[in-house]
Amino acid sequence: MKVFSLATILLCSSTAMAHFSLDYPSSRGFIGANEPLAPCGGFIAVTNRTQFPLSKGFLEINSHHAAADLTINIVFGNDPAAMDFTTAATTPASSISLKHPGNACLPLDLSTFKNATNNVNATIQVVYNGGDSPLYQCADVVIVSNATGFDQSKCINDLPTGTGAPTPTKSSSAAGALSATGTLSTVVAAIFMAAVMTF
Ligand SMILES: [Cu+2]
Repeated sequence: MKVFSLATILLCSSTAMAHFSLDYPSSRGFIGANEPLAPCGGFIAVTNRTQFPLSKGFLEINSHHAAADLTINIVFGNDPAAMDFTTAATTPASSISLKHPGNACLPLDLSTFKNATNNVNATIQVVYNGGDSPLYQCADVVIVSNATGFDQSKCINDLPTGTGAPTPTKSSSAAGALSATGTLSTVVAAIFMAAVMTF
């Protein structure tokens, strides 16, 4: 697991690599290299809307950094402009600090938001910061009290100690960290040797 995390961090430094994806509700669109483009990762038009429950909703993301800070903003209306996202960001709907890579289910309960009522269109913006630069994804939704079209089964968490995944003990995770460091030094040593041999 530690080795995998280190590998993803290294790969993520390439701009073409997906740093995170918004998997549910459906993102407006995803192009890895365009994720740093505010407000919606390079996608300016609404294409389709997902029903989103007024209470007890969630967003499902896949995070490719070991840790990340996320802000969720919501803009009400049919076709929000860039300025509307800037305004919404002054009062975020939610802020979350993620401590693990992989699938994460982020709760989003809109029932206390005064503009959130039955049949209102809105756009949910996820701002993700995994340490490189802020990244943006949006989902266009219609808020409904009885969201029969909202798929509750999409809420999945890859917790380090979660069910279905091996539970790391203190010693095995320490060993994992050592082996990751060892692998990296081996690679560095190999590159050094190769450089030496060309002279
Ligand atoms: Cu990244």
